[in-house]
Amino acid sequence: MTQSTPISNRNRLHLSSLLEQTAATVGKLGTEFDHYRFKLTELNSRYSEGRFHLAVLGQFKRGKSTLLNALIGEPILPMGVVPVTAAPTFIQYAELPKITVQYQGGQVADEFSGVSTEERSAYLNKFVTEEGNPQNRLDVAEVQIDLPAPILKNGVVLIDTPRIGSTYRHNTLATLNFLEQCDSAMFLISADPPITEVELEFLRQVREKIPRLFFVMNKIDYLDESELEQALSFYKRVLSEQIEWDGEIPVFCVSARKGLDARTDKDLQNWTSSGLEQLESFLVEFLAGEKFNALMDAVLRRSIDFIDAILMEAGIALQALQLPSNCLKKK
Ligand SMILES: Nc1nc2c(ncn2[C@@H]2O[C@H](COP(=O)(O)OP(=O)(O)O)[C@@H](O)[C@H]2O)c(=O)[nH]1
Ligand SMILES: [Mg+2]
Repeated sequence: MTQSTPISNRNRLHLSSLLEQTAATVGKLGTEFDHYRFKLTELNSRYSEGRFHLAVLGQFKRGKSTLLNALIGEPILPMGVVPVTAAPTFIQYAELPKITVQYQGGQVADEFSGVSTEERSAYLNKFVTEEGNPQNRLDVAEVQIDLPAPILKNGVVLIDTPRIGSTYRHNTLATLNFLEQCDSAMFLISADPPITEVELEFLRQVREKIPRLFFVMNKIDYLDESELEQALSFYKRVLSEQIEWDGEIPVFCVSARKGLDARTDKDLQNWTSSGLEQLESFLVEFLAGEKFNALMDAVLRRSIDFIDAILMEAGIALQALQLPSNCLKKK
């Protein structure tokens, strides 16, 4: 990832006001365009508040929740469980911990603060695991976790993505809608087994949708040094064959489980040897130096996609209006 020129405040405000005007214009096109107006308004408020969406993507059981727990420093996300839906969990900074569960169809959300990590984790389990909420009977759409974790302080929102990327058919509306909300992602694979065709297919889709991407190979504790070297060079070769990438492909090798244990035990040596110290430093540096540029890039990219789609739909609607009425009847 290269360092880009900083954006001036004036440009930032300009983009925000352009998005506002665009949303207002789209609002005049009719109610069938309301979902675009809504998406543009949401994008603008996220941009204005500097909330940067960084998702952890990968198949089921690759260690996504374990890695996030290690990075935020408390085991709040359920690990090693069957996830219930494609409902993402957004983890963001706040002085006081709180969990907010949002239901499908905009029903009133449920909130819980709890006094300990155990209590909060138990509460979360009731909504995001197959055991607690079989077949998503509760109709959970998404969950938000507020935590005073240092890594979240500069406005990054970390996203756990149960089920997304775990089915063969990734091209579902839920996945596409979700990927649209990500400004950056860590793509997680496991050192054992090596990357699969299903993961590669998902990665191609992710690569198309998400501008800033980097790679994490987890569970390196399964391998000795020479096996790790082999696995890493195999992975890098596959990546360079399968996706377009300029220059060196950034791959972090970690043991999320060891990292989480080290974090809990405050064991700095194991935190370093788990590979998580390096990953954390990279994230902190990336967020401090590049967050605003990366956010602006992503917002521009999304808005252009939305505007393209709006123009196409509006064009079709206009053509239909221009057809002589008898021709329309025939059609
Ligand atoms: N050996 C080993 N196991 C891990 C590691 N990270 C996660 N796991 C285990 O892999 C399983 C799946 O982890 P989880 O975080 O729930 O994966 P997710 O489905 O991708 O969120 C759990 O049993 C974890 O304990 C690791 O670094 N090493
Ligand atoms: Mg998980």
